[in-house]
Amino acid sequence: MSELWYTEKQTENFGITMKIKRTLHTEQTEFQHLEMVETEEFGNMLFLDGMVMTSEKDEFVYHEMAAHVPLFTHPNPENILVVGGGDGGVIREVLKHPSVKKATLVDIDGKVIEYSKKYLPEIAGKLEDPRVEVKVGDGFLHIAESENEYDVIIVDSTEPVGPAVNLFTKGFYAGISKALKEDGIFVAQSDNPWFTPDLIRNVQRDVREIFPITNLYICNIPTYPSGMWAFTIGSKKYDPLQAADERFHEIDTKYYTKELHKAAFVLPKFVKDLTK
Ligand code: PUT
Repeated sequence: MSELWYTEKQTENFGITMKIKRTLHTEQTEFQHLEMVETEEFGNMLFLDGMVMTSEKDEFVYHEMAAHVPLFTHPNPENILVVGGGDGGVIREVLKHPSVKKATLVDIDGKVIEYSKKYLPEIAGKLEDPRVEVKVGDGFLHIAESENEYDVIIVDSTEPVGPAVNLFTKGFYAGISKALKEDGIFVAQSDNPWFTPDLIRNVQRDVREIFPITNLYICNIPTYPSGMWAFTIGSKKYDPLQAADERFHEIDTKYYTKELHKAAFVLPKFVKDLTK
């Protein structure tokens, strides 16, 4: 019997390949090509435009690190916005913080939400929580229309191609600053230092011009390009490195700990150099 393998071409010359059991769903949505596949090694996986978005086996790393670093930095995160993130993983982690009263998710592609609920229930299961408002719409416009509203904004976008391209611009970060309260914090997924160093350097530069406290942290995600994934954090008041210990309270995690919160900001030199 023939075997089926799926390759994400991560650069012009390099890719990651996995053996798949079966294709669960495939569709050209209004915005992107969506594929749900069941893999031998990483469980069900979501691909958009041929790029890995999440897998059942390693999703916890990305979702915990996107949510808990900013939410443990802020002393009282009540009103949270997630831009993108239609699989629901970041929302699930955000809701583990008892201070959170409301979490709004704005994803441009309703099909991502629909098929994540169907094929990634462990990830998307909290999208039905009463504290959550799900909006299908343009995150860029939502930010542009918001003012002094959110304690924490998390940008869980795709790579900067297709619908996400304007989520990597200085204008967007300025909008985020306006949408945040006076002591607000934001985090954005920032791709990886091995294959997209210029992207990280540019995002760091742009965010630094807007937020008084700017930093970069990393984590290890086997199914993402290079395995090393970066997040940019911009904060108006609270330093993520000073906050972790005093604000920490026990929550159920598999990757994030208060020690790891600080360790994630200890960068290899070639990565640190991208933040200057
Ligand atoms: N391929 C990584 C995508 C980032 C998750 N939104």
